[in-house]
Amino acid sequence: MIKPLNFSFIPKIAVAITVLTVSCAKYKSTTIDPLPNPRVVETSLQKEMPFPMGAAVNVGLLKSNANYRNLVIKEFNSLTAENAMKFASVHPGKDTYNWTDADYLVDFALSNGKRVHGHTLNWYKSLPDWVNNFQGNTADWENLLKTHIQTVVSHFKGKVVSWDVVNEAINEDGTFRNSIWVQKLGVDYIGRAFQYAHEADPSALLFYNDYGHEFGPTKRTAILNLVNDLKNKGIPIHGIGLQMHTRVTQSDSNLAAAITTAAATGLKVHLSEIDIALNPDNIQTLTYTPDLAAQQAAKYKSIVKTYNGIPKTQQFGITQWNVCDADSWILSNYNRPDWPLPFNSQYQRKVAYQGILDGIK
Ligand code: 9MR
Repeated sequence: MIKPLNFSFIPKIAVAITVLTVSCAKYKSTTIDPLPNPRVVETSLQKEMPFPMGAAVNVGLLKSNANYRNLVIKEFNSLTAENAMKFASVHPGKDTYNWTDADYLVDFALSNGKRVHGHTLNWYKSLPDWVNNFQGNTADWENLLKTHIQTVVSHFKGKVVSWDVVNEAINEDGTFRNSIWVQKLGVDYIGRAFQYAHEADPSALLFYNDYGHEFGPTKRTAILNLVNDLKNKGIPIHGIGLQMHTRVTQSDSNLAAAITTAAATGLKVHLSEIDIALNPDNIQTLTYTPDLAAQQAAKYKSIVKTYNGIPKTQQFGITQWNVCDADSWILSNYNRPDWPLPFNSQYQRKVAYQGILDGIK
C-alpha cells in the first residue's frame, strides 16, 4: 500500500527559514566588514603577498595589548618603529642616548623573524629641545648631524636592514623645506647624511622618504630631481619611500603616477606609511558605511596592483602606518572619526584587507 505523503516537516522548514533570514538581516544591519572567509582565516598578509608587508609599530601598545601584538606577529614580516627611533626618542640629551624602546622593538621583530626598517635619522620634527636650542657654528652642527646618524646606525648595525635617512625635506611647492638643518647646513647636508649613514653601516639600504608624490607633478618632480641628483653624484641612496598617507578620493591615476615615476628612478620603492583616509574633510558625524568600505578596498587594491607591476627587485615592500583603525595617528592628529587601515578597532580584517589581497590577483 502506498503511504500518504507526510508534509508535517513543512512548518519546521518555514520556521528554520524565518530564523535564518532574521539572523542574516540582523548580521547585515550591524556589520559592514564580512565575517572572515574560511579560506582566508588561516592566511595572512605576510604569507599571501609577494613582497614584504609591514606595519609601523607603537612600542607601548606592543607591550600592553595582546591583540595588537598577536596581529603584528601574524600579519606582517617587516616592522618600522612609529616613534621609537626618532631623534627625540633615542637621543634626548647631547650626551644621552635611550635605546630602551627601540631595542625592545628590534628584539621583538628579530625573535619573530621580521625585518626592521629604521625611521628616521633626519627630520625637521621630533627633535629634542637640546637640538632646537643648540648654539654652535657650522662645524658644530655638522658634527651634531654626523654623530647622531652614526651613533644610531652603529647601534643597530646588523639588525636594522634599512633606514629612512632623510624624511620630508621638500615642500608642496617643490622648494626645500626651511628646516633647522637647511638653515644651519644648507641643502647639501642631505647627501652628507646618506654618506654618514653608509659609513656607519655599508650594508644598510638607505632611503629618502616623503609624502605627497600622488598630489601632482610639482612636489613629485622635486623629490625625483633630488633623488636622481643624489644618485648621479654617487651618493649611497638605494631607495625612495612613498609615505602614501592618502585618501579615498585620490585618483587612481595620481596614485599610479606616484609609484611608477618612483620606480623609473631604478631605486627600490617602499610604500612606507600607507593609510587611506575616509574622512579627509573632518566630518565629525561621519560613519563607516558599506559604501565607504568598498571604496577603500578598491583604492587599496588599485595601489597594490600598480605596486605589484613594478620590477620585483625594486619592491622593497608596503608598510601601513599603525596597526588598526583605533590606533591610527589620523584620529588623534586630526581629532576626527576615520577608518584608514585594513583592520578595524577590534583588530578584525576589514573589506580593505580583501582589497589588498585582490591587488595581486
Ligand atoms: O605617527 C607618528 C605620531 O605618533 C607622532 O606624534 C608624529 C611626530 O613624531 O609622527 C607620526 O608619524 C609620522 C612619521 O614619522 C613621518 N610621516 C608622517 C607620520 C604621520 O604624521
